[in-house]
Amino acid sequence: MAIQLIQGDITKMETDIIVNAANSGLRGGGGVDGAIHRAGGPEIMEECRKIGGCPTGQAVITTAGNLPAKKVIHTVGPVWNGGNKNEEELLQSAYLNCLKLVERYEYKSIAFPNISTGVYGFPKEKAAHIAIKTAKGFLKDHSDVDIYFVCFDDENFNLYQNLLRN
Ligand code: AR6
Repeated sequence: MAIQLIQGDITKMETDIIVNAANSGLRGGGGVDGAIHRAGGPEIMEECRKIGGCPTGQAVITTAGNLPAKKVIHTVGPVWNGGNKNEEELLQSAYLNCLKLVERYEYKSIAFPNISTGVYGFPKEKAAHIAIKTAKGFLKDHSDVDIYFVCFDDENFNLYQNLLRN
């Protein structure tokens, strides 16, 4: 199976796609979003402004500016609100809509950060289960695509390592 686990900074990834955990205004922010805009330069924000926004669970694609990746897909994960606000479905659809863009444009590699598990407060283990399940489902019909999970913090990295072992 073409799932790869990496610990580090997603802006360094040389995959076709890197995914940004954005907000619905595509306005930039802290965390991985801030890192991507800082490293990629102002062209990415110019395209985000033209697009204007992205609803939770959806995804849009822009240039990668100065980054080594070919394109950035910006997706908006849900804010964790206790678990009764459709958070799990919305996180799954964020992952899935990124993968649908990969399919549509025939990209061959994509790197995901741990969407929603920072400022948005989604429980990390639940989020990791959803991410891995969605990736495995996609790979059944797209065995030529490589999916990288790029974990920044030790907690997420250890969680993914354990879940991927089984
Ligand atoms: N590379 C990979 N992962 C990273 C990096 C990096 N350079 N930096 C942080 N992370 P967060 P969210 C991890 O808060 O929870 C922004 O302000 C981090 O350890 O970036 O979806 C947006 O504008 C965590 O595991 O995203 C939104 O307003 C993961 O990235 C809001 O935060 C996600 O944490 C989105 O919140």
